[in-house]
Amino acid sequence: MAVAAPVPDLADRATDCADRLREAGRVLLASHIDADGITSAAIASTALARAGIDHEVVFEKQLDADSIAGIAAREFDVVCFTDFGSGQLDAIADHEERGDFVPVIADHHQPADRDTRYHLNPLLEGIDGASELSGAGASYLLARALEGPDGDNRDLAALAVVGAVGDMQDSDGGLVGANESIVADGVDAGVLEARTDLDLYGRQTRPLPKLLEYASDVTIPGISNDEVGAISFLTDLDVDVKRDGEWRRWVDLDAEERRTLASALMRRAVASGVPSDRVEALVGTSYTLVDEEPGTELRDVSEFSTLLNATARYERGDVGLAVCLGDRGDALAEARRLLRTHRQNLSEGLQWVKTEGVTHEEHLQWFDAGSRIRETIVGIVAGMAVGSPAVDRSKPVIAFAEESAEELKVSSRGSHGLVRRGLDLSAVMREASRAVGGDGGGHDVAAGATIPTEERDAFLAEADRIVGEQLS
Ligand SMILES: [Mn+2]
Repeated sequence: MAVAAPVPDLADRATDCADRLREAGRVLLASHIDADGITSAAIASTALARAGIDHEVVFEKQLDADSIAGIAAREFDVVCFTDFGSGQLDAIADHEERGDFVPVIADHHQPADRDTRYHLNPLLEGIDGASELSGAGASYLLARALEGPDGDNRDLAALAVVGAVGDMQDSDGGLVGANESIVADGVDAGVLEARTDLDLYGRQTRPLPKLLEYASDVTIPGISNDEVGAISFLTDLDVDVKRDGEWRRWVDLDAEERRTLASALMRRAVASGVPSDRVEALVGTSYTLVDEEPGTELRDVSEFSTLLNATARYERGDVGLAVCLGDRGDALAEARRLLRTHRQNLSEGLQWVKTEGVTHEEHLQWFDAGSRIRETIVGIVAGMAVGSPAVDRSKPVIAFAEESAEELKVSSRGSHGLVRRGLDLSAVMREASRAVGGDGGGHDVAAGATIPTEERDAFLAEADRIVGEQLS
């Protein structure tokens, strides 16, 4: 029996969407405000501009009935939604029926019950939208379908990879599935390089001791979260870790020096009792944007996506978009300033948690930051707390922050060790929030929810019970 390859079907959908966009006089491009959404917008906007299609870009933090009505009020004939739209098709289809606009959707999230004609989503073709294609990847397929006779859009694969990594689709050490074909396009087009490398954040910009000290994915006793330990590990190596009195960065090392450092780090991890799957996680595929200047955050895909997320968290999607579109002047300076502010806020947030401490329940620990920590970063602070001596590593952390007058944002973080023992925070967040009239979900090691403010204690009791069951 012949089985049709899934990607050609996606390409057909992309062609359909592209044809409709070409017919439109003007297009409103609406995108989600995060790294994946910003790169989605940059890819679609570039492709529309190259195809000579007049358009404007708008970002939304959340696509709901109100924001969709706001979009309809802009009176564009065609609205292209990227990195969201599928999940909101119930509301979008109402507007479509009323003739408010024709939606064209490039998304990778779970579609709602209703469908629409111009709908590009990997889940509709049996491709996993969580790990094989991101919003930026869907937008990239759309961009390829928009290509004219004057040149192809394969250079946009670089941004598609930034988006996929921004959505953590490389969490198993590299990109897979449809994402891998996009990587291949970027390599062919000469804009991207993929290689096996030490998988720590900050290879381009962090001085070596900070690279090791701040590495949070894999915890190595005596090095992670340990400035003195990281420095003594480095100075014991047979590698010149300083040049002219300054710490070198990973990007400054040659291949031999990198091998020496990486293998010493892995030996140290093994000797410190780090489980073998975590030791393996120290190595992964790194993606480099070869046209960007070495030693800048734009050169490394994961640092680039962090920079974009910083603009998004402070509602400056316009700044992130300008950087993606090539602005290396004011927009890049502003993005870097936002990233510095962001790191400052994280460190103040973590300090606040350390000072105030956490409250222990039987199976979990929690803190309520109120308005002291922005709801957009409280999850990251909770994750940093998990790796710090401020909390008990044998229990997950649940963090609350004010989302609005009526709602609390809940973020939860666990450890890989707890996940191995059965912890699934995605289920905890979903079930406990639904039990109190909220909603949530995510990943086993990190998940979130939104709940009515007055339900905090009821939510905690339910979450504590579920975690207890999972870990028993
Ligand atoms: Mn996304």
